[in-house]
Amino acid sequence: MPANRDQFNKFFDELEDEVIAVAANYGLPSAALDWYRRSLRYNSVGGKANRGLSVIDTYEILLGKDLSDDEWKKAAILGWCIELLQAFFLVADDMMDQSKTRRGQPCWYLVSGVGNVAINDSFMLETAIYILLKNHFKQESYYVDLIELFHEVTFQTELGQILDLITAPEDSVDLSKFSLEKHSFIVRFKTAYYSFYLPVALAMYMAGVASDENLKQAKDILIPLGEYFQVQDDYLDCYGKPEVIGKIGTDIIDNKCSWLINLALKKASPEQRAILDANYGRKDNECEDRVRKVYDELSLEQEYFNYEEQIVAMIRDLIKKVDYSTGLKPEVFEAFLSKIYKRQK
Ligand code: GPP
Ligand code: MG
Ligand code: MG
Ligand code: MG
Repeated sequence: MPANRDQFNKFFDELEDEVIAVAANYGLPSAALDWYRRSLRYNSVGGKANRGLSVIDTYEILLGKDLSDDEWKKAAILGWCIELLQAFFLVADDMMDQSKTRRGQPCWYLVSGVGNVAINDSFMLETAIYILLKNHFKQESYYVDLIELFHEVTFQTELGQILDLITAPEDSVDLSKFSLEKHSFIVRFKTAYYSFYLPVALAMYMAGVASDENLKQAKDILIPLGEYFQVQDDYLDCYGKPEVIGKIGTDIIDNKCSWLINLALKKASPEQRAILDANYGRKDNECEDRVRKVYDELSLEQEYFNYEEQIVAMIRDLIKKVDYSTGLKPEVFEAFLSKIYKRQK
């Protein structure tokens, strides 16, 4: 049975108390303890928690049985560690991107009285990960592996972020900086490692099947899968129905290094290229319409459908090669793929 979101969310209360208790032990005054608690709650809870929940689901598939209470709890702790990692990234990213809202509420740095304190808050969301790991996994043989994995994935995400920031600054448009190769690096590093590889790798360590070969095989499937997920996101930003995806796409106006613009740049005639240069990333709906018109001339929607069939066939081939005798199971990857194949939102 897929992990229960309400149960997972409720479990956060315990972990929050635990992290606060560590700070309290240092004698931190209560006003600061309250601040930390508010930041933990505001930034970690309230999202879809898909990454956290997928640790539990993957662990259950790998063990091949219902989880005991203790097993569920351990997987849920690692699930919350990913949610804290994501909270750390998003608090900082929203400041870098000068975003206004996140998960339907104001970004943390815009909450009254927070401002630049959010920089320290983002660090403290990250540190909470290592407090929880120490409290619950220090006695495990794979404790150092977990710490190294979180550090490596954090670094990988930062590499994706820096390339993203310098390739597509919101205020200066230069399409010559874009390419499909850079797009691939950005999305693999900024999203796929922490969103797709990390939950599975964590479950593999707990299940005792995290050999180097198995981790490599998981990575070779999950990184392309994560890239496909982001290409879908870019496609839906332009071609998804706002009433279905729940937001109005802004990638063209925001100068995003999206899969669509990169494909357009590759296919465009000199005339079409001039239209893209003059209209991409401008805060103007007529400019946006001109870019969309070039996309339509270049049949980008059909290109996307072709891409989807091709990448899914490649991923299915890789999944077929997963051999039960290694302790890994193809069902782990099929579960991820079936959740995103042809998604409309
Ligand atoms: C969100 O990407 C950014 C990340 C997940 C990584 C941030 C990494 C750091 C090291 C801070 P985005 O800005 O493209 O997406 P959104 O629209 O959700 O802000
Ligand atoms: Mg952002
Ligand atoms: Mg960003
Ligand atoms: Mg998007």
